Amino acid sequence: MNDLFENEKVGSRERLGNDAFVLKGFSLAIADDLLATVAVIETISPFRHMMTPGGFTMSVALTNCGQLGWTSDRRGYRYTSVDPITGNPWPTMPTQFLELAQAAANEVGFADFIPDACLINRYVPGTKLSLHQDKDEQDLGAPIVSVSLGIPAVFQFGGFERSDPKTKTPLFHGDVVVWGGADRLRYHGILPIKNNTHSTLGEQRINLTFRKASFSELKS
Ligand code: MD6
Ligand code: FE
Repeated sequence: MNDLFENEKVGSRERLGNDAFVLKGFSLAIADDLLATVAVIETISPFRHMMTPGGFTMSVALTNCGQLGWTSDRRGYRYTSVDPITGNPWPTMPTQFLELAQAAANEVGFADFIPDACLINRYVPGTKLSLHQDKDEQDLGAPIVSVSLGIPAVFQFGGFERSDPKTKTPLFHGDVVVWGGADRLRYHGILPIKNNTHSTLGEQRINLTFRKASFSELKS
């Protein structure tokens, strides 16, 4: 089905903006390993539905790995070094995750991307992610690398105002989106996921989003 059709595009890239690209199938070869690792991570820090500052429960379930993890509650959005559910540090970012994110960023010209946070989102049919900007990170000079696994999603990509026109791009198992530079603060979101079944993940989509959340060194 979709996967077979999309296989034709593996190895190609789609440009979403000046500094925003979809690398088709970039993580396909290691996708099974990535998913096995997510299964370990969730035994340490389980997926959970967080509350937005506005009091809504997010339809996306999420967890994190890395030195910092993205969290949300009634007090706002922020990065923490400790998982608020377990009281322990987030699971360490696996070397394989780090290397994938670095390789993808490097592929489109962002050399030396060293993420300190990996947000892991889990979607089931009907789950959506409303239009938002990623602006909780201190270093907006670093790109974001986003890995799609499992059933397909439609990625909405807009401008710098919520109401700006949006493009819609399908994302399939193995696709990697890299964006930064001039496009770093564009509004984006995921439309409600359609019913579908993936051969290894079943009725789920897992998204890994790598960020550099802190300033770790002085820039010259
Ligand atoms: C998702 N992704 O694909 C949600 N943000 O599940 C994001 O919110 C996102 O894919 C910044 C850059 C790329 C992304
Ligand atoms: Fe985002």
